[in-house]
Amino acid sequence: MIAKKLLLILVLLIAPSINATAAINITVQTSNGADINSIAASLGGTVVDSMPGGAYLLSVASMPTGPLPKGVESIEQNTLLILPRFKGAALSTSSGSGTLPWYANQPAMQLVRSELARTRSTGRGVIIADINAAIDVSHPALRGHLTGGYDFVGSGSPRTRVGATLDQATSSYLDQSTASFLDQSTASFLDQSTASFLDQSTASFLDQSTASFLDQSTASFLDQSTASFLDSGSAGHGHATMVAGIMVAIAPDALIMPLRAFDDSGTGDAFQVAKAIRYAVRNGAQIINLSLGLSDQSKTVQAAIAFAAANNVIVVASAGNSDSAASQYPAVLPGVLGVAAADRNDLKATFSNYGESVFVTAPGVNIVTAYPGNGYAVASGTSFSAAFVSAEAALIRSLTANGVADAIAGSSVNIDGLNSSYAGQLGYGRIDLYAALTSQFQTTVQGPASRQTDRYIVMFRPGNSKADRQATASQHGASVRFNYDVVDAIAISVPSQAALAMMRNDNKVLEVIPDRPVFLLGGAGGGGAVTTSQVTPAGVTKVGVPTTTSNGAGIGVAVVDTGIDFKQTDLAPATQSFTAFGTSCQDDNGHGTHVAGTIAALSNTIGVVGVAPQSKPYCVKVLDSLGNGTDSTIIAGLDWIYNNANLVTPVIRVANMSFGRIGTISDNSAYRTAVQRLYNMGIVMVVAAGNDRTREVSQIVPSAYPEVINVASTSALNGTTACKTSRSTIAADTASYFTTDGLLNLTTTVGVTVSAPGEDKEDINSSCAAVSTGILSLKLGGGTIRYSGTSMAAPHVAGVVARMMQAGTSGVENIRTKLRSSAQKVGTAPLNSIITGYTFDGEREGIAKAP
Ligand SMILES: [Ca+2]
Ligand SMILES: [Ca+2]
Repeated sequence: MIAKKLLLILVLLIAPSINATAAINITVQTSNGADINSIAASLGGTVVDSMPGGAYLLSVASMPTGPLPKGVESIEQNTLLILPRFKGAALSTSSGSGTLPWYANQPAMQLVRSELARTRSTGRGVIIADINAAIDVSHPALRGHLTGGYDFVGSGSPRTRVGATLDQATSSYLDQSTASFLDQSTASFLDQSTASFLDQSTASFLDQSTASFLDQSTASFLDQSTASFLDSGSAGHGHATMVAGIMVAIAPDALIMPLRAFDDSGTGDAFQVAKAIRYAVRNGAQIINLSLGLSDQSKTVQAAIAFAAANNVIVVASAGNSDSAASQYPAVLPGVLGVAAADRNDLKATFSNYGESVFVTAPGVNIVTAYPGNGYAVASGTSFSAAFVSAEAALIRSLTANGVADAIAGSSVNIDGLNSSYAGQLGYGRIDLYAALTSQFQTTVQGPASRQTDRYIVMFRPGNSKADRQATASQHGASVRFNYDVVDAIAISVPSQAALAMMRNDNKVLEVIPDRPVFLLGGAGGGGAVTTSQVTPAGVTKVGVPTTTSNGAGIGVAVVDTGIDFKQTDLAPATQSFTAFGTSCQDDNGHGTHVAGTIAALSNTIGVVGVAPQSKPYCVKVLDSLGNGTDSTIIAGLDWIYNNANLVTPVIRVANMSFGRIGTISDNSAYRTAVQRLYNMGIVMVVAAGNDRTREVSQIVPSAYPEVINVASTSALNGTTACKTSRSTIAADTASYFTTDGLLNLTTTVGVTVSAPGEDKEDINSSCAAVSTGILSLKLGGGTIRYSGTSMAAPHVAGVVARMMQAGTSGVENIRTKLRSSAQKVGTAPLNSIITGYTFDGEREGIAKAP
């Protein structure tokens, strides 16, 4: 059992004492070309340090008062920083290292599906800068995983930190050897039971892992020259080694750039951290890990983080270990992914901060990792949670340069239900590394890493007019992005967390909701096509080719998407209706044009013919050229439909929504309310079920809403095979390899209503893998192209619904019933896939059929 190991409990607390002295250090931000020497003279100070970007550290007698000297943009006192407290236990184990540390599959890493994630990405080609204290570069778990770093503490002329001295007594453990560190803790070990410290899963993991541990030594690359500074004299300091040990286990092919900005006492300052951030950006880091907290806001650090963001560098920071909702810097800053800690059961760690500083939550309790002196330790703290997210960012960044933060957010698991006291305060939820790397996020997340921390949706109490809402926002310094009619809400951006807090505390305000990113649910599948005459796509044939009496005539269909290509002759009847971006509804992505073509491409001599060629497409642009949008842009599109559906000719009776995000039925009451209002108007919202077969529609928004018609994807045609070991093929009407599904609950009406083609077919190639041939439809810029996805299945049903309405059926539930009663192959289709991982959801709801 665990007791046979030497387990040493210790609690590391770092607390500096500040002694008042005569001089202080200030950071002076100069404007371009300013002479720092004359500025220093005018302030009566001396220059201590400098960094690129025109920031200087000056020692002065007292904080300057009065007007700023010429050439100075701002002055702030240099903030003293200390590394966060953490709790840990040293493990005495004779462990060496393989390429992957022995603790890589510990329970916390199983929880976030780290092993599965490594089948998709190992972080190759990505550099994670870790701004921390000294690291044990010779640790076997870190060998071969480090790249050249920099020592901001020991390099150059050491500057004296004037204005604060450190009480050596509280930090003495850092100066001691690992041996004495362990000796000291023996006493506390005897006083505590190991069982109470470790959760059962960690304890049993340790018991198994060390027994079967293989002593593999690897002759790995290590640049000793750049690393030599790191192992000088502070082997006892564990923080940096422990953080790096986690990142190595999750992203073994990423390289860690150790940047030492904290001395052996665990103390640094804002100027050093800012300098290290800028160094990381200039030296090629794509991710910066900040397992640290500032006691106060620092413009110098904020400017460095903005510099990182402007260079597409992801910055991750720990949310802090004070069990507090107070803002923690830098985690709370725009452009920083703040990370809270949770335990093995997804319960918020008792010590973890929560609230606005939190972007996501990650394991941070009883984490096994490397410890200086070839040792290992079990530790708890948000420092370690941040390391998980930095490593996750590296896995994604290895595959795609953009959209990293969105992928992390969109794939996280909402854990509010398990943490009701902290609902809405644990960010997007607990990370899931494998989900972050699934094809849905890989292929559709292309936009800039747009964590729009300043964007929120604000629900007002009923009775507050649009003018009231506008005035409330102005009063608190928020700017209004959308002011809705469909729901008593506005979408805002806030200049600061203080402004957000004022909005939240205003008694007119009911709720403040994060403005979450939304993803398209379809993309290129099987290339394009050039045709000289009109083609009837296989999916249109499957659901029923239009006739002279069944063609959607007189029915308006809102295409809520990336826009419509108005140069496409096949979509000539389309009108510019609404755009959440700029002034034009012109498609600049291609997704919306493809969807619109499946619904309504004219029956003529060119391109394709849609399911309902006489229906009228209305262009409602809620996603930008990269397919990026948020809940607020979606609601803005629904708001336009709400206001205009009955004013236009023909009236809008159907809306196609081929997008989604991970979420729940209750995570955005404004979005849900807007959908309910449209439902009550009799507008049929046809929604793509989702492209993640590991999820249910109940885990995707808006699919989780009972008001919508969810459409899962099937293949339209029989596939072929080139596989030599099996001659089986994938038949028409088989569940697509990517489709999300979910049994329709007839009471709640949550679930998949019907299936429809989201791809032409799935062939099996010579490697015996399935290859999708997409749905043929219209291409942005002219001609046709094939796309696959549930995005393509939904518009087939939107066209079918238009034809049902043309034939006299109205009311959303009447349509739902009709779609199900008239479906083809009910009880037979979707067929189980013979090759992919589709698991039957309990109902074969059939393939949609037009009247
Ligand atoms: Ca046509
Ligand atoms: Ca089903």
